[in-house]
Amino acid sequence: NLQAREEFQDMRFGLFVHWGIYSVLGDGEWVMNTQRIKYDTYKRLADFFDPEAYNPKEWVQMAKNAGMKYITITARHHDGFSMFDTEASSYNIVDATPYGKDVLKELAEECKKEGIKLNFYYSLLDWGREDYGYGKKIVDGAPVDTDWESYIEFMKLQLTELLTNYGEIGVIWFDGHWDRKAANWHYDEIYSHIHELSPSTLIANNHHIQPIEGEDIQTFERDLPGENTAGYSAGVQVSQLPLESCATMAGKWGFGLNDTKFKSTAQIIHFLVKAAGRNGNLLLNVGPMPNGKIQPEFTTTLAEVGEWTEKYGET
Ligand code: FUL
Repeated sequence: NLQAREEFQDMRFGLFVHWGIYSVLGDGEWVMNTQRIKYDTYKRLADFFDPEAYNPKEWVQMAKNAGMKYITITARHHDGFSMFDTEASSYNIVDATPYGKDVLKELAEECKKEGIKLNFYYSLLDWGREDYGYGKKIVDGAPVDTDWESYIEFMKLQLTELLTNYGEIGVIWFDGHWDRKAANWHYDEIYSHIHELSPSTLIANNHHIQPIEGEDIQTFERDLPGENTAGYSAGVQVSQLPLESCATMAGKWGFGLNDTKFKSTAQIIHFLVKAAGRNGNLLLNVGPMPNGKIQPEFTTTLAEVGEWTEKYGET
């Protein structure tokens, strides 16, 4: 997949999307954790997730106009809620929300039409599943009294779905590594599963350590490659792999009603240029609102960034 790696690196600029049932509360994607909401209570948010104004055409046009070439969306975040149709759990957008449709499918169709690459963020960490055993006693990096193998099988099943039902997927972008020891994630098994199913799909893992065998992209959260201002990349050396920095347009990744830490157009352009100067991509995040719209503070800034990329971008 050398060619896929090169193509990825040439894309330079992508849209990151954090969207889930947490968006309903407007307090970021960690709200279950930060507001100490019990999982059974949190699950009820699915009843209120009904994005009647969701229009993937608008999202894709917004990304394209900003000069972005790809979209990476949260298929499943740490809350364990699947934003896609899945046989592996009924805790998903089709079975558990009044909306009842697969938002990823709609986005995949639009991306294909418009020549935008689609990537999936996928959380390893799960705050709710029994077999994951979040908060249970850990011995040798794995929880005791849980069926950990069943959790690994669950992830493999979902990854199979994500790689077969949505056309070609550019990247599977893992996150949440820190919650278990490296050996417990069965990376060998999971990575070869992905590469066998879809040889052109690249693997990224936001684990803040040196790249592991089987990975195709090195990620830098809230930082430029080789820097550690945000504190996530201590001791991490820049590798030969394609590089990608991710950053969010406000303070949080998921929608925040009270989140006004908006980055300016100039700040974003500077970040993009500096990332490109280090031969890295920028994956820039928005957290859509529960109704499916992207807030005007973001769309306005992205339109301005687009004027710049149109004038000075390579492609
Ligand atoms: C982190 C996650 O915990 C955040 O919620 C977000 O998804 C960010 C991109 O990665 O590790």
